[in-house]
Amino acid sequence: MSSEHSWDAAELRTRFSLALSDMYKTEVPLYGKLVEIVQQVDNTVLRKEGRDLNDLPSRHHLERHGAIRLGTEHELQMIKRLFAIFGMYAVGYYDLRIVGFPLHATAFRPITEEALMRNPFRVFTSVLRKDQITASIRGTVEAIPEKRNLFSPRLMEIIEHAENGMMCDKNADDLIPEALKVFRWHSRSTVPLEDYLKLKQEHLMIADIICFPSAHINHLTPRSLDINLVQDEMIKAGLPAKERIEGPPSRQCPILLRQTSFKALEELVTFYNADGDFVNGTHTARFGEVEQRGAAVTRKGRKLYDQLLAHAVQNTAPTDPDYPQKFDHHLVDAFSNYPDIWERLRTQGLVYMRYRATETGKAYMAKRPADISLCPNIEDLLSRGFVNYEPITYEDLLPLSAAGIFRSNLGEDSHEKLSIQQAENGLLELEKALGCKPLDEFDLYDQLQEQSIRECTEDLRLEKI
Ligand code: OOG
Ligand code: NI
Repeated sequence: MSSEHSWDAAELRTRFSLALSDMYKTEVPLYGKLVEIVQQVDNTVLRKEGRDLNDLPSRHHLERHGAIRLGTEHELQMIKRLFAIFGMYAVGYYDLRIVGFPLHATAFRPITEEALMRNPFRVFTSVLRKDQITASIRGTVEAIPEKRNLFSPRLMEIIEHAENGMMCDKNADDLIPEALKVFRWHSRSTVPLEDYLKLKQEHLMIADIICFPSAHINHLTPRSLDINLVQDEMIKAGLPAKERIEGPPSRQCPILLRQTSFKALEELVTFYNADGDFVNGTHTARFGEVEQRGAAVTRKGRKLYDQLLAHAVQNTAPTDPDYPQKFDHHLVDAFSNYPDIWERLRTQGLVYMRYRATETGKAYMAKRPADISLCPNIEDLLSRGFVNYEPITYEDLLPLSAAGIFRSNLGEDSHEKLSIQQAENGLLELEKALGCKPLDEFDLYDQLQEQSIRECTEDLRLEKI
């Protein structure tokens, strides 16, 4: 075996996400088409601003999020161990009961500023809640995934070795193809057609999770600079686009996340029948999605977002034939109450900011007579031009948007009224399944903001800000 060494998680994460993207392009050619549209749109946007793709941070080109759905606690724990090698940790809790799905989720993603800058790859990972399933089919739902193993013996070996802190070149090379096996699509179901249909009748997601031998990735989402343009281009190119963009309306100061998707494809699947013969059927699970990311909002900012969104939901009749347009109209209306100037968003404590010492500030402080001791606050430093700021990017997902995306992929009308109530005991259950508490996204953004202030303190040679 070649020599052992510790490894660069970000480098492996990039190798993995690129390999996954190549695989998904061959599996779902429309994904490749969508990536091309995004690149063209981004080029157009940049050209208009007199910039080009090289002017964007390198993470933008790599940036993807994917999603998988798992059947058991064991699978979730194993996925956690696999993603840890790539420097991805469980962040946040998403309860999909808001759309009546027997699922809840977390997102595995990098958490430090450096790791996010290298490659912010994230995977929305949902897991089946057996307590939310009709008792009569619970036995089937429990028995089938017990028999499958998503993780090859070689992958297990690499994971265990890595957990002892070690990785040799051979393991690093084998890790990617072995990990891809977990996420690959299989067009042959592991269950009889009759069982598939029974599970699908309860919920398409249950059939999707239980009836296949892998945890197939169901979409891989590039980030775009202008999602409105992407939506137009998708429609022009004849892609089966979702009716409306999820998330906040278009704004001067983008916040959180806006997303659109094309609907899931109907794919041929081979099942077997009671006699053990093969029979043909179809399944819809995999789709394409695009996102545009904005600023991470604080707890207060999120509360306001949730309130305004709920307002728009309440004000739109679910049965209105023009629901998508009406809803968007109410959304724009409601969000006129969300400040749309960065300085206002900052001073009202709605958005997280990354502060940086300016060259002027550094030069002034370097020349400052030693006997003058300064203990300014961040506002003093901003007003003197010694510090500037930019919004911190939102790195997570949104439960109501996820719900809209999930639902449009069921072929259901995307405008059924959402119940915004959260399940009380869901988080505890997810923690039990995961074997740890998912990290709190707000704590992470708080830390990034504080760390940036500490850096300003050092760069300006101050004792304290
Ligand atoms: C996940 C849907 C949620 C998002 O971007 O909010 C999601 C799924 O369909 O499994 O990916
Ligand atoms: Ni998504």
